[in-house]
Amino acid sequence: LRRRLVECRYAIDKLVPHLLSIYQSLIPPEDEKAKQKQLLLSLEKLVNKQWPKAQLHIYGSCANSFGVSNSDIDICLAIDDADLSKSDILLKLADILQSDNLQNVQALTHARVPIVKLMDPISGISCDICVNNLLAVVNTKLLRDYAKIDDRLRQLAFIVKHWAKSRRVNETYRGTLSSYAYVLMCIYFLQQRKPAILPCLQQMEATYAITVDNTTCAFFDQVERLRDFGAHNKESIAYLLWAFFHYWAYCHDYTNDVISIRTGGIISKRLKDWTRRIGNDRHLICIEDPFEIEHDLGRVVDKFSIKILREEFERAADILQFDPNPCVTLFEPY
Ligand code: 3AT
Ligand code: MG
Repeated sequence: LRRRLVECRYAIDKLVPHLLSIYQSLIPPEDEKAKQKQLLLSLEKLVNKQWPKAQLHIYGSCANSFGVSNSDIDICLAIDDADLSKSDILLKLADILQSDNLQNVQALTHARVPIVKLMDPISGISCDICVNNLLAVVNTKLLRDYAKIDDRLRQLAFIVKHWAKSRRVNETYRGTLSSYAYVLMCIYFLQQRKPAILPCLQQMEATYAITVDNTTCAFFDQVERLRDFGAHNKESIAYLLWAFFHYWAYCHDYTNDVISIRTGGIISKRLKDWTRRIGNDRHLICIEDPFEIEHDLGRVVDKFSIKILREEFERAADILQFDPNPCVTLFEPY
């Protein structure tokens, strides 16, 4: 058996060059960042005409280092206007943007996260602007800081996101998981390796702390000092990818466990009172948000989509282990 395992690992490790070339092909080119910055500055100028003290922050995949090329940009308008409600701010913002040559400007004031959508005809970039969603700006920083510790996180998360998009299990409106949830799953997984590939930044001495909407967000952010953290672990990206899917297919205890990158471990569902269905939240796969700890990123998953998800995890693990051409089959469109 031991020999079989070694042989199997040897076969999986042979996939490394292929997986790394897929990863390379997904990384956005340098000039894309510059274009996004440019657009952010011109939007900020417009916004400041109306609200001189308001600021724009980029969050989500364009800023957390887990973004593929041509992603939309997520922008947060940080504003202190006690006279206007969030909806009014968004409507006013849509007015301002509309009168400046931006295209497809649309205020979606009734969405779960209310936003203004727009497209910049010069760069072709689309963006979503939300108001005062500063926790998302902070969780963006946490993800970006984790990515600086060990390259394997970014590689793993890019490939998992690419897989999830190809297999159509990255669609929250259809009951599967957000990109943000997949990145948290990758971080958790790398925290658990023996030896660990990632530390738990929220359990270390806080060098960064901010209070947002009554939630204190504190963690160690001097991550340049952790560049060697995972060096004792020599697992290849191919082996980790297989082990990631294998964990979610065959090892995770869906009945009892919540994964938590905040604590770097498992929390019991019972302790969080996530054992029952409350409203639409079913807690069939539990992923704790690192800051909004009463928030389960898996709550969008229902009894149909959990089955699809788990079958996709099994499919992925089995392909990496047994398929003759895994790097193609794995990403076959659903
Ligand atoms: P894509 O490349 O656009 O798929 P993304 O990282 O931009 O990936 P999302 O579009 O899912 O991810 O979300 C944008 C950001 O919004 C990511 C995270 O900072 C924040 N966010 C998303 N969902 C949640 C959530 N449920 N709770 C808290 N923050 C969230
Ligand atoms: Mg996004």
